[in-house]
Amino acid sequence: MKLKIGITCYPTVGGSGVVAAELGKLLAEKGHDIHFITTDRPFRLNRMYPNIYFHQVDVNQYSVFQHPPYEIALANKIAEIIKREQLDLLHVHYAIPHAVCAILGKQIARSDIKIVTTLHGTDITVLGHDPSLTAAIRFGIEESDAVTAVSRALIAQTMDVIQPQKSIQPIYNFIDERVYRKRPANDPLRKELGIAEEDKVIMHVSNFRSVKRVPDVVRVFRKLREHMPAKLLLVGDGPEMTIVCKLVSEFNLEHCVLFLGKQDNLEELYALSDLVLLLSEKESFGLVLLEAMACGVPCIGTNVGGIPEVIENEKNGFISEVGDIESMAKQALQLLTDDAFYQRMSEEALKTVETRFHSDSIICEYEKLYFSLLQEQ
Ligand code: GMT
Repeated sequence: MKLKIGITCYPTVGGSGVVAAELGKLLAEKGHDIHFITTDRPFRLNRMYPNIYFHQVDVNQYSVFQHPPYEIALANKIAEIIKREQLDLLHVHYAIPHAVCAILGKQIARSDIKIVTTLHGTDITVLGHDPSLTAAIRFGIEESDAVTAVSRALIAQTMDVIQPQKSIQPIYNFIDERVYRKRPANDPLRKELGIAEEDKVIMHVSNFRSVKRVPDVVRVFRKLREHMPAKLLLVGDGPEMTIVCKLVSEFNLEHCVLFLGKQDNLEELYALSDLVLLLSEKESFGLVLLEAMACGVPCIGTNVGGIPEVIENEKNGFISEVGDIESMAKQALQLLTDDAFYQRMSEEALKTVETRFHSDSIICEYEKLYFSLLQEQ
């Protein structure tokens, strides 16, 4: 049975937007009709799909209102699309604002449509601690027909911080294996970036928010550089960029740190890389870990949130405590100086993505959930 599914997410660059867009794409490839109800076209939808539709939410600024009414405009658009497209189901990403908007949209449409909400992290680990938002987050969770979270750690945190009367199902993130796969390094690109043959390449990708602890990435890299020629690729941009740039110049590392800004074709950069660092203090999953591992690149991550559900310490990568630069540098050194060990870790990383996070099985889990809700009706 083919479904008509409405998807709402923040369509901009960021893990939740990527996962929502990829989910829509793969569901469409299985024949479902997908209706994105978002402010912009999700950025990963870069080709024409006959059964993917984009309904733009326009948010106007009125001089009498202090803030643009995004949530109301979204709920209004959701109501319109539920009725006009005869949707079977809504799948929204984030408890606030999107689950709450979906509930309001459903009421405006006077519909009994089922709502699935996926929690990605920031709505719980950051906003969940703001008492002015807790009740709304709990409402969004409890009034959804089904709630999923991208890791078991996020479920535990949600239960702890929000205490909803609702069971939450873990459904892990996934990547498109056709894009993220082991491929030969692009030598001309390596040259263009000024990476010498003997250089080891370390990479970090994030939105440079303080939770990502990008300065720790630079500190680990500085220690590693004492032992081997290496380049650090910093991909992304965000509020901590100025601090990171300052630290790089303070350590006299300008000649070996490449600030690449926001990039679309990360797979080409993973293909050049030997190691990925994700040293966050909060991380409900860490999609970049999966992307890197699918390209055969081992990772070092911190012992927080969902990271240890992706990285098995000393098997497919390394886990360190937040801020433990010494241990991270030691792990990186061990990995990058022992070829046989590196090879084993790289193969385990590939195997992990194939066996535990394969898109086929994750998409099936979502479909199973959708059909089980629709059977309840
Ligand atoms: O990491 C971010 O700051 C972006 C954020 C988002 O909403 O896109 O990412 C969250 O969702 C991703 C997809 O599920 C997860 O891989 C990230 O771990 C999670 N970020 C945090 O928990 C900080």
